[in-house]
Amino acid sequence: MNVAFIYPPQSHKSFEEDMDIVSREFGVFPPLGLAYAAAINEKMGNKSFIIDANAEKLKKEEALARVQEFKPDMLGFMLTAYGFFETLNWIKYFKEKMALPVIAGNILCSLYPEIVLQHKEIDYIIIGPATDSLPALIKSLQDNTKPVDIPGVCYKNHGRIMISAPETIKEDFDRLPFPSRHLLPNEKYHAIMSKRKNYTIMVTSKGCNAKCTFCHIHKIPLSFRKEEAVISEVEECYRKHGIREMDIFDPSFTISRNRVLKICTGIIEKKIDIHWACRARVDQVDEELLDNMYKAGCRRILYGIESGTDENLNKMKKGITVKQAKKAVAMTKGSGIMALGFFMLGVPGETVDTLYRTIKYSRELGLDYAQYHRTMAKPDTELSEQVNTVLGYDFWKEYIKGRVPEKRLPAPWTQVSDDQIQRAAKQAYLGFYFRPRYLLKLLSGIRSWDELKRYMRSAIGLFLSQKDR
Ligand code: B12
Repeated sequence: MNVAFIYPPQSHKSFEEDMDIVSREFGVFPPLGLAYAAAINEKMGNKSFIIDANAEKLKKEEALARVQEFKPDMLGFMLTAYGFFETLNWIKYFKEKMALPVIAGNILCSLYPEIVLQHKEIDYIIIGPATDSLPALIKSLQDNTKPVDIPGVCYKNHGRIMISAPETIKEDFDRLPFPSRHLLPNEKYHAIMSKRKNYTIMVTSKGCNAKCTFCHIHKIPLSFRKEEAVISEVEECYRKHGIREMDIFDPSFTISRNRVLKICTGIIEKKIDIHWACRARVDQVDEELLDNMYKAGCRRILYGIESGTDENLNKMKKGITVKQAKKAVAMTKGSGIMALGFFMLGVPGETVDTLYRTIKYSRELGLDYAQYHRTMAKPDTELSEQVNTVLGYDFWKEYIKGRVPEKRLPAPWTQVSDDQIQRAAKQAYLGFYFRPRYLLKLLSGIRSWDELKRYMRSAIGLFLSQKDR
């Protein structure tokens, strides 16, 4: 069975936590979920094709022409709550033009399987990991049978929605193939801070051992790809796909210190000249670890610092302190790695005073980059339960049903208004990035015309943004 996986263009949504200009310029990233699904299909001996219309800036018609040329038997899409209607719009178009079965996977399918399948254009969905369920579904379609009782495979039978829960939602990285990066336009990807090409992203673990109220990832069981396999994937990126920079998107790459040390040793031993970034918790790094990471090519760590006050950090159950964050940033910089801080504005218990204390604190840490997010209720989080209570209905469910418009969500956990938060975010960016000393340092570190253009676009965008919704 030939499957074409399609990634439509992604646009900014009014319920997103970033400012429009920030999400536009943050980068162009590969659709990893589709590359995993493509790899699983290829492992069965089938052909996969990925069209990344987002990175290639393709219109529907152009994407369709390329997909038609591939002659698929089925079309695959990935669904998150945010871009749902954008993707649905593409699904409808492809369904109309090609009349092929449509399969969807990813987080939204696991959260709201019935609601997703109510949309008539979507024929099959996968809940949870696809390693076993996708081959079983494809086999049943090849055999012309209904995928009855396959764990994790949901479908419609004469209009009736058939839901089958997965055996586990834990990802088994030992059996999950590496994503099919040979099907991706690797030369098109970049992050605002990336300096080398080709660039890609990677995921080496799932789940998180923190319990933050704004995130749902701790509900996914922790699982890791083995050290040797991570090293092989990095090596494959380097030798086969010309990747010279990558961003590890694990919620906290340093959850297991020993694992990271082994991965670093492997990268050094195999002489893989790759620069990489990762996300880490400020309480999960130390000097020895950071030194090893630097030697293995780590050049940036993105820390979720979130707030400048311990009271607010406690309220969001972040499990870190302001002091720990300061120490982690200093250690990171001491090891030669650049530090980026993510900050959340309008957190539970936020007052105008704490809002500006967070912004001031963000400038005092000596960070190389800072990003300021508006706190918002993502699906299936403690914060979204609070929003649902205020609204009197489940926003995300109703949104996916198409019954409520895309809108800014209330933030009942703070008295600070949305307008105040927006203004503060803009001031925070301008205050952080337009300090003369910072600008000089930034400009002296720019390595390419491409990089300079990215920074100029962001800077101009920031200045021009009035009320950035
Ligand atoms: C890497 C990543 C990205 C990458 C790649 C996106 C992707 N999904 O491939 C980039 C940077 C592009 C990205 C973008 C966005 N992301 Co993101 N991302 C992640 C992250 C960190 C890891 C995902 C991952 O690759 N996991 C590893 C693989 C193995 O697991 P998996 O994704 O579940 O895939 C398995 C199955 O689900 C299945 N599968 C996945 N896709 C498909 C498709 C088909 C057809 C099939 C059959 C199966 C299948 O197969 C895989 C193997 O079992 C998660 C957080 C997390 N730790 O889970 C957030 C996360 C998924 N992202 C999130 C968000 C909000 C976004 C953005 C909206 C951000 C933004 N503001 O633009 C966009 C949306 C883009 C989109 N349309 O998907 C949220 C989703 C929230 C929600 N409930 O919808 C998460 C959960 C982060 C969070 N804390 O909230 N993201």
